[in-house]
Parts: sequence; structure tokens; C-alpha cells
Amino acid sequence: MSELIQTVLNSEEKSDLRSFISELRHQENKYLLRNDIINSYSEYCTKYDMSEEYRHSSHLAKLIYYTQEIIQEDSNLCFIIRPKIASQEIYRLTEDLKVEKMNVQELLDMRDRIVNRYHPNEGDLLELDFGPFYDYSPVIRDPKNIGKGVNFLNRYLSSKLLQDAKQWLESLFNFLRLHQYNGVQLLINDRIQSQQQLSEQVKNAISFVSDRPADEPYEKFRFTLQTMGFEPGWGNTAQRTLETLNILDELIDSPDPQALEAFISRIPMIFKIVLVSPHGWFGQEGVLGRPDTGGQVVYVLDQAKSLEKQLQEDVTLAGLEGLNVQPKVIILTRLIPNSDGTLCNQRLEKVHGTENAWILRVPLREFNPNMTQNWISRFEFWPYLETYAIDAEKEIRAELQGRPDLIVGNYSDGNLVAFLLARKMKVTQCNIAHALEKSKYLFSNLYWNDLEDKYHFSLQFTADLIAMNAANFVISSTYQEIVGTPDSVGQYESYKCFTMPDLYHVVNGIELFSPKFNVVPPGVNENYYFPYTKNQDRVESDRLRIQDMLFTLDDPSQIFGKLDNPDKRPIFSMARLDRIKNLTGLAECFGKNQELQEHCNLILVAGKLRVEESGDNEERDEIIKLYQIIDQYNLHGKIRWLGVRLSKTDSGEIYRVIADRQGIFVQPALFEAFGLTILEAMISGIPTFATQFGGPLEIIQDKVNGFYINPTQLEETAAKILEFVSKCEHNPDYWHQISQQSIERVYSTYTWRIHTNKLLSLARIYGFWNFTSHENREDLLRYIETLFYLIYKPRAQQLLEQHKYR
Ligand code: UDP
Ligand code: LCN
Repeated sequence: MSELIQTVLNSEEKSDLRSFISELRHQENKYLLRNDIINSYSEYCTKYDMSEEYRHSSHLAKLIYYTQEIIQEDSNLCFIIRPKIASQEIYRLTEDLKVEKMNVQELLDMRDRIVNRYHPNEGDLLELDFGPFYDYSPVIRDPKNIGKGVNFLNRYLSSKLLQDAKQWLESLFNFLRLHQYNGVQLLINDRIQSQQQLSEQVKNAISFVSDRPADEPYEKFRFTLQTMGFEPGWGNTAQRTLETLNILDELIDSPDPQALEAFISRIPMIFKIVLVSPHGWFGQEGVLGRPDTGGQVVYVLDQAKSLEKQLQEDVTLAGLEGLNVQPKVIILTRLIPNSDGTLCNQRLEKVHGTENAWILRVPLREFNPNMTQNWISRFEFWPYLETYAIDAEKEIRAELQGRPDLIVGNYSDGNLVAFLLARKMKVTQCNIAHALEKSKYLFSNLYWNDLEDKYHFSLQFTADLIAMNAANFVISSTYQEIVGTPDSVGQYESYKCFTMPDLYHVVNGIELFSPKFNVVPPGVNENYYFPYTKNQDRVESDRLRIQDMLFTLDDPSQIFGKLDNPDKRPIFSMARLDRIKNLTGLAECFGKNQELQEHCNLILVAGKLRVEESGDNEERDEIIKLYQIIDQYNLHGKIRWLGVRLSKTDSGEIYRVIADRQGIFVQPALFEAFGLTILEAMISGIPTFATQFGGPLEIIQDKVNGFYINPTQLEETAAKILEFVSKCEHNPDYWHQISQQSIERVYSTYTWRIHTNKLLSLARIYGFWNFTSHENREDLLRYIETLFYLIYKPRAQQLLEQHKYR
């Protein structure tokens, strides 16, 4: 990168750089983010009448493209450049255009100075550096392979097997001896005493099993295998047993990544799983669409159902049915005594449609009943987590008659609890972020102190650092959640280096190239969300009722607006009513385009209709704003706003009714980490327009199975939608084509079956890796504990003190 700067400086573009910088110096804003930089550059090019070619292809244009931030301090400018994904270089450009490289410490000090929080005379600030702990574990080289951790790990482990066969086979042998279910030995018994014996006996067992009919049940030859040293777990039939033995044989003789993955994926080692989603409103009815919950609850519930099903299939295939093995999945959440008519005050609730998946609700200790008897916002939840984890451990052990085989955390709070539980119980820990608030709220770390009363980011970001580093593996819904795109920083990447002025500096917060990161997107519940064309699965009376509710029903208690012409093509959106979801932006975009209003109605399912019914600040602001927009653009007669809480069945049917009328779904969020509503709309067959900021960029392939929109460009977005509508009016096949391709996209890439298979296979491989690798994580975990006890806990206790008086 420094060459690029030098090229600019050694060419005739040097004077352009000088005048661009002079433009920047005249700006009031001294801390420019990428969007500001691009806008400033574009204004500069317009002012100086630069050619199109110059705007896009000059050296200066390239430099601007790679620049993420520009900070002005005195007469110097600091350029933070991201030459490629997951890397950063920092340069100081002095007044006389000299370039000096800066290190991370200098950058963080400078950021502190910008907010007047740099106090060198008071001594240095604590510096957090996780880098050294990753020095002795393998790392991925090519950024495009980030998020494919398990593939890398399989290659790495199998090459180790090749290099140091004796030691690794010894580890594999010891690993196989470990497995038990409720005290019953699985896989191999004491008759096999060494790895040599294992490799001989595998061959003997292969020759014995290959003589049996392929479909002979395992129970018929169980005892012979036992005398050879093999216990249940190899397969339910002769054929399955033979396959598993053959894979092991191949692995012993010539280890390769595929054989390793195939074999480890068959090891019966996961029967009991705990999914942690503590902050509450976790239920199956009446809780969706509330502030703070939404997608995470949907995700975890569907994941639990799918995991339980998969675990049962695995038990059958492994031949363990005779042992009365009953896989169990527990969703751990908080019990909320004042539960607003929902079941959130019940200790145990069975997950619908499963045999052994449960919601286990553990109450917070009663510190101040005004707080702990009620729902608590995710921003205020931190002080309760440690004691919650202590109480939850006892409940989990009682429910599972022991410890789980895997603990999966959800969101910052759940991941912290998962860390505490996994550390105590010595269990594999998996993290799922859902949404990392750090990148959602601009400058949230730089101004954390000013925002502390409302958001408590010091606790949240510390919790994030703790959990993401402690986790054995992390699953993300998209690649960009980890490391962004060529021109935007990823959510995990934003933890790499940042300052929390007056609290600490993070010089290396997370190793993005670690194989712990794996992209495993969620699916969509196909029982509720399916294509509108599947008439045989639809209930006619539901369809009519929903149709009435969406377009005609007069019920001011929960529906606002009467349509002048209910037959116009519906533009539909459904989301929680918070600022980032930007439904008000969509209403404004619709309001700004008269022609669009002539062709379409706008139908919103969102939050509450009345400010006094909402207990959430952001929701209240958005309610007021939505009414203002409706009046300002006189959208009466063209908009319906439903403040309804829907059952899952109804929410599925809503999408299909919109599709019946050849409608459109718009997801206008300012940022969306993933976006389950997009999957729901697409599988239902609705052409979908979704924000280009975040996960939708990976879900949708633009103009193939949906469309990107820039929700900050209202006119442009309206024009895009109108263009689609006009195209469909001239050629009705166009709507069907996009509709069909949307459906196919979800079925091919976003199903819970794909997700669960991958998740379980990851859990096994990472479990094996932990066991076999001689990497000792204890030093890392001790460092993390220090952070927890010395930074997190005292701050959490301070917040608890404040809560006492609420
Ligand atoms: N949802 C709902 N009712 C509403 C709003 C949302 O049932 O009023 C559901 C929606 O169908 C989806 C989930 O909540 O399953 C929202 O998930 P998404 O990932 O789109 O966003 P999040 O709310 O998690 O940010
Ligand atoms: C949280 C979000 O903000 C959404 O983007 C996701 O789809 C949801 O969680 C499920 O992961």
C-alpha cells in the first residue's frame, strides 16, 4: 500500500492529493468514515471537473477506495487503509506530504486524543493482545478461505496424521476409547489395547462383517464384534458397520482429509446439547416481533428442532437404538415471573414437534424485584449473568443427568454464559453472534463512556472479546459477518483493533484467520414457510382470513389505514419497529414516488400502533415517525400498518397471500446481520428487494433471485422497485421467473438440514481436535478469566448497584 501512496506522490496526481487534502482540512468533521471519504472525493471530483476515468481509475481513486478512515489531527492526516480483506495499514501524511507508517498503538493513542481522552501523564492504559495465544495454533493463509475452518482443520489434521503417524494414531485410538453413553462403553472395549491392535482388529472385523447380508441388523452380530473388541456405535446394519470400519481402515493406512471428516462425523459423541439464549421472551407463541427478540428466538427454536431430529437419525444409524439412547436438546433461557400472558414464567416447556427438546427457564436471582421479576433489555442484562450461569449449571445437570456434550451460545450475553458453563463443565463451546452491536452502532467504542448509561458497551464488548476467544468454534451466518467485503469491515473484524478510551486498548482482539470460524447459515422452517403454489398444504379459511386482515378488515385496535384500492400490487415488509430496521425509511421511499403509489399499496406488519402500548424507546420513536411520514406524504388510502402479533402459521400464510397477488417484499434495514424474513419471503416465492448492507448481500444474487437496494438512497430504491413493477406489468412471466428462482435459492442453500449436518460435524471435529492437539488452551483461558474477573465483573457489579434503585 505504501507503494500506492508513493505512486500518487511521485506522479502528477500529487497536486490533486494536495488539493483533495486541502478540501478535507476545511471540513468540520475531523474523523471521516468510509462513506464520508467517498462522498468527499466525489464532491472534490465534481468541483474540479474531473473526468469519469479519473474518478474511478486514477491512483488517487484507488487509494480512496482502499481507505477506511481518515483522521485529521493538527496538520497531519492519518489514513487507515485496508489493502485487502482482514488486513490494515496505517499512514501519517504530514503537511509537506511526507508519509510515515504508524503502528497500532500510535493509532489508538491518536483516536483517544480525538475524543480528549488521552492522558499519558497518568500512565499507560491496559493493552489487550490475544495474538500470542494463536501463535502456536494453525492459521489459514488466504483470506478467501476464512470461514472454512473445518476444511482447513481436516487437511491440517490429516497431514499431521501422515507426518507423525504413530503419535496421531495413538491419539485417535485414545479418543475412540473415550466414548460412552450413560456409563455404557461405545466403539471399542478393553480387548483392544493399542493402536496396532486396533488396526489389526479393524481388518478382521471388516472381513467378518463383509460376509454378512448388507441389511442384517447390528443386533444379530453384535456379540461377535464385541469379542473382537468392538462395542455399539459403528452402524445399525452390516452395510453401515462395514462402511464405517472401511473408512477407519483407510484413515489408518493413508490418511486424507475426506476420510478423516467422514470418520469423525460418524463417531457417536454428541447426544446432549444446550443452546443458551438467556435474555428472554423465549417462547413459542406471543413473543415474536418484540424488541430484542425476533430472529434469534426463531433461529434457536428451529435449530433445536432440527438438531434433535438429526441426533435421533444419527443414533439410529450408529446402531444405538438398543441402548435406549435418547438425545436431548435444551434451550436455556431466563424465567420471567411477570411474563405478560406468555409461557415465559414456566420452568419447562416442550418444543412443539419434538420428542426431547425443551425450553428450560432459569430465573435470575432476586436482586431487585422491580428488575428481576420483569423482562430486562439486552443492554442492561450484564450484572445477572454470572450468578445465572451458576444456577443454570445445576439445573442443566439435573435435566441431563450429567453434563452436555456441546454448549452453543447465542448473542453476546448467551455467549458469555456459554463460556462460563463450558469452562466449568469442560465442554466444547460454540458461539453464534446473530448481531454484534459494535458495528451496528457507529463509534460505539470511541464514545463508549458517553453512551454507557444507555448501552453499557464496556460490558458488552468485553463479554464479546471473552466469549469469541474462548469458544472452540464460532459459526457465522455469512462470510462478511467475519471479515466483511472488499470495501467494508466485517463484524468480527471490528474487534481486531480498537480503543475503549480510559478503559483499555485492544491491539489484537481476535485472530480472524483462525480455523475456529465457520460459515454455517441458518435455514427456514419449511412447515410454516413454503411456496405459495403448494396449495395442498394451505388452509383455504386461513388464506381468506389473512387476506381480509391484510387488505380490508376494519379493526382500528390493531390495524391502521383503509386502502382506496385493495387490488393494487402489495409492497410488503415485516420487522420489529426499531431504528435500524428502517421501516420508516421504506414508508418515506414509497411516499416520495407518486408513480409507485399509483401502482402499489404499502403493507407493513410492525410493532405496535400506539406509543403508550410500547415499552421500548426506539420503538416509540419509530411509531411517531411513521405517523409523521404518512401525514407528510399523504399516504392515507395507500398504506396499511398492522400492529399484530402473529402465530407462526399466520406469519407463513401472510407471505403466501402477498405472493398470490404477485407482491414484492422489501427489507430496508440500514444494516442487517443476516435477515430471516428474507429467507421467509423468498421461499414463499415473493421477489425480494433487500438492503445491500449486511447478510442479504450473500443471500440474494442480484437480479437473479432478488434485488439489492441501498436504503439510504430513497429515490433510487423507489425507482428500482418501480422498474421491476413496470417490467412485470409488461411481462407477467418476469415476476414468476424471479419468484421461482427465489424459491430455488432457499432450497439449495438455506435449509436447516444443511445447517445441522454441518454444525454437528463441526462439533465432532473440534471435539476431536481439542483432544488430540497438544495445543494447550489453558494459558488463553486463564488470560480470559483475568479479563472476566478484573474488568467485566467489577463493572457488572457497579451496574447492579444502579439497578438496586430502579
Ligand atoms: N417476526 C414476526 N413478527 C413480527 C416481526 C418479525 O413474527 O412482527 C419474525 C419474522 O418472521 C422472522 C423474525 O421475527 O422470523 C425476524 O428475524 P430477522 O432475522 O429478519 O430479524 P431480527 O428481528 O432478528 O433482527
Ligand atoms: C439477529 C439479526 O439481527 C438478524 O439479522 C438475524 O437474521 C437473526 O439474529 C438470526 O440470526
